[in-house]
Amino acid sequence: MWPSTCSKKVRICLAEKHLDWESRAIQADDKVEEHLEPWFVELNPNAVVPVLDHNGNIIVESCVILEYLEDVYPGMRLRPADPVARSQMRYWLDRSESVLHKNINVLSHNRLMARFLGQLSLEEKLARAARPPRIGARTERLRRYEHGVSAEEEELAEAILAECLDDMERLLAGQPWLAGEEYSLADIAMVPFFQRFEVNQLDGLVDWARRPAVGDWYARICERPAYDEGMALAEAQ
Ligand SMILES: N[C@@H](CCC(=O)N[C@@H](CS)C(=O)NCC(=O)O)C(=O)O
Repeated sequence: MWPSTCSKKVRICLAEKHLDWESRAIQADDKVEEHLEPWFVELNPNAVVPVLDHNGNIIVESCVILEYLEDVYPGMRLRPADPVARSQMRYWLDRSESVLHKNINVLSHNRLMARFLGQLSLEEKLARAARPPRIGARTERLRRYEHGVSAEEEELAEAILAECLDDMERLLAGQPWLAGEEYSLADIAMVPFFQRFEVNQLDGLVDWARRPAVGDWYARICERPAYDEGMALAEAQ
């Protein structure tokens, strides 16, 4: 799952902190779903990537991993000292998960998954839907495999994302980074989703004439060497 957006957050952070790390790529395609294998579920009962193994300590959830890395390797500071800025950082960490990830997931289904699911028989689809260990993931798979994602659901997801980007625009018109004056984990957690907007051709979300401050913020992050390294653009495409 090299192109996984949640893993990109973690890789950008590792690159910013110049940490050495070893990649363990998880295979996920139409035949194999290695993240659903018992050995992986043992590591992460949610059966999703990324997972960090640090000296045998297993850390899951991308935003939790970001804060863990900051706790253990505070050298290149990515969490503001000021409590107000820090609370702002955590607000955007939450947005990255509860708004960006949640809704890009809805919008990716028809664009990425539906084509490949169309090649499976009903039996194969039902078997695939029953695989995840969590009931929520099984139910969601089944619902999507049976009914797909409707145009209304897509419209709502895009509108929710646009609303969140409007909030970013207002904020970034008055400060350089999401948590204030310092580049932080908040920027790292949000930025990989913008590549997903581009890849999914969600033009309204990457129209910088409409949101110039967000466009400027995105360009400033793209210029950082850690962005290219973390996104691993060549490998992901
Ligand atoms: N909240 C989790 C979400 C992780 C997640 O959904 N990862 C995706 C890739 S970005 C995944 O493993 N998907 C596999 C699946 O849902 O079966 C995090 O931020 O770590």
